[in-house]
Amino acid sequence: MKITDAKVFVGGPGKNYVTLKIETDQGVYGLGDATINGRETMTATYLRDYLVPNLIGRDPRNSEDIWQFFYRGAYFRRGPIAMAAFGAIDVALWDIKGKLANMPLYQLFGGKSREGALVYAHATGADLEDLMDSVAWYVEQGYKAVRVQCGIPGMPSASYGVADSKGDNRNYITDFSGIRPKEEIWDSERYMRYMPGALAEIRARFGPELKILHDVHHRLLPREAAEFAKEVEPVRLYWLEDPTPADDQDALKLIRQHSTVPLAIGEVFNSIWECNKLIENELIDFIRVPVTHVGGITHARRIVDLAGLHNVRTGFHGAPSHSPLCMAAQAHLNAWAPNFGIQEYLVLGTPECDALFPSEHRMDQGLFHVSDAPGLGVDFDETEAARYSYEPGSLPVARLEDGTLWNY
Ligand code: GCO
Ligand code: MG
Repeated sequence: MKITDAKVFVGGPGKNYVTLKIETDQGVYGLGDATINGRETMTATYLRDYLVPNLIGRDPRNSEDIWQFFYRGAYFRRGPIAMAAFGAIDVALWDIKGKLANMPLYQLFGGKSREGALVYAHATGADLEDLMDSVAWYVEQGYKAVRVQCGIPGMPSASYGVADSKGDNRNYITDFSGIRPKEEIWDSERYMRYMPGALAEIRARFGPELKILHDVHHRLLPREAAEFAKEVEPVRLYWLEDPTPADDQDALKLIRQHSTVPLAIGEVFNSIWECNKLIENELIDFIRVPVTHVGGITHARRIVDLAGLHNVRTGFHGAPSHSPLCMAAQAHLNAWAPNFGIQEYLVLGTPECDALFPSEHRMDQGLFHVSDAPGLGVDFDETEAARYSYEPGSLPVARLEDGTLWNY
């Protein structure tokens, strides 16, 4: 069996999805996602210019050897662009494997450990009242876990995770007015004065059962993060995400010394080498790597297994940063992983998105039910794809009030 061709598509409804389709001499094809927010043409170029020419003629069933060939063969290892491009190939090869076996992927991993996988939705509000309405809406829809982000009084611009327009919680991340980023102003002091009380009010309003998550989005210094984590302890968050940039991994020790709040980290990591010490030292509770950005299923499974040895659960990144193909790969891992925790989930299901990526994966009452179709269980409509092309866009950057560049 041989790979005969591989095509890369860039574009989608309100999003530059980078989609890889690997074709074989037996008519079976596989699909993978290489979307990387704000740098989409880079993964597409890496795939087209370097990886696809090296794929043609290989046996698609040897996914491990193909992974090692690209990873070791690149010599300059890792990095988000390379790992996302390898991830697209790897997921497409697993898709082919599942189709050949006539089994959904979760069966190849070891079968189902649960029926529905718990997800969390994004609630957002310009202010706390707005946010409460947004949380109430998700609770009414049956969600059991909600991430909460709101505007901070006195903050000169919107904070991370707050939608520009009410009701639209999909496009607050990428701004499609060009590749020059919007600049937001951030003030850690205002945030630290306001947010712990706001979280306490949300807990008081929605009671003890709701799982409440909050994303600091890498914005605090280690000492500030320790103070914040200590202060929010009584709220009993499900997790506190990215309290500091995890470049300085010792910062996590300081936070741990001061608080028992569960910590979730890793959405910007792209290999096991960025999280193995955090996991082995049990400095985090949830690992957030997105499957496609860590080189696909082959590498993600190594992280999941290592995490399982250290009581670290999964909480895969699932913002609108990834296509339904990445979400599907994660859904199969979520169905199987003995140390599954939760899945981030944004309502991607617009009619346009469903038409581009038809599937039978299903959300019901805050639980994600994986499809039983062979492989990933998501298709890709090339006729629909022809309607879209690359739209230049960018993530914002954050500055302090005096102009100092900060962590977005
Ligand atoms: C999350 C993330 C995202 C990122 C985005 C950047 O927790 O979902 O923080 O919202 O900001 O993926 O590309
Ligand atoms: Mg995050």
